[in-house]
Amino acid sequence: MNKPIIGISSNTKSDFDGWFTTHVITYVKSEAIESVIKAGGEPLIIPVTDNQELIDNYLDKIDGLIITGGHDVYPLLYDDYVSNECGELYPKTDYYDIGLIRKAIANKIPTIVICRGVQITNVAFGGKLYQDLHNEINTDIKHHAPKEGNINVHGLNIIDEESLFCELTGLKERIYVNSIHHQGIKELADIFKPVAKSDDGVIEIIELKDSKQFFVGTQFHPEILASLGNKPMLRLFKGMIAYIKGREDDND
Ligand SMILES: [Mn+2]
Repeated sequence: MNKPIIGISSNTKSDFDGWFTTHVITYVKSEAIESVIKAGGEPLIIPVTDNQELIDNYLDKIDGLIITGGHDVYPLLYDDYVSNECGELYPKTDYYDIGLIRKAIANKIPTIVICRGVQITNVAFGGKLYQDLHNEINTDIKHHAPKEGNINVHGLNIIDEESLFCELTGLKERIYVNSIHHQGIKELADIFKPVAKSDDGVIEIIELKDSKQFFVGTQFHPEILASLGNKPMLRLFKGMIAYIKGREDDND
């Protein structure tokens, strides 16, 4: 059997080490690619474009989707102004991600969204964000710990143990995660439910209320932990591959 093709969304950035000061670079973190390969899938990087026809063509080619992390979400997309603490913005990439996730969920494509992926997904379905957690909520947790991306820095309390995340990973009650985000969910879009929160109340895992559809969103980075050999986090990606293969068997 062919390996399931897992589309991985890309991201944009300018000024990498001063080499590309006037160019916008499209990039994907290698850990997302690594996790798909380790889980038995075939990764396909989807380039950033605001051409919905192209986005739809890519979605037709893939069996599963991962939306990865990156820059901040354009606040005007959720009826807010750009605050002082908001970071780099690439609205075109936001429209690309919104085009991907709306269609993926409508077409029931198994999907995992990570970090910014959670934030843009929430906005795509009408939710709102904190532009900077440390400025807007009273927390001492270092949610933005990029230099510690390879290690766990804070705990999560699972509030829904019937969730897909718990079923796939075998994790429950309290878990520990890495954290490389300074934005977060302020108002969760109606179609989602919170699955886990950190001790300061930040929503860290979301799933669809309709649990028959494969969708997991994590504010932390399971792909980094999985690529380092964390077995429960790798089971999240293996679970998506197994789900896709099971669905193909049903169609035989
Ligand atoms: Mn966090």
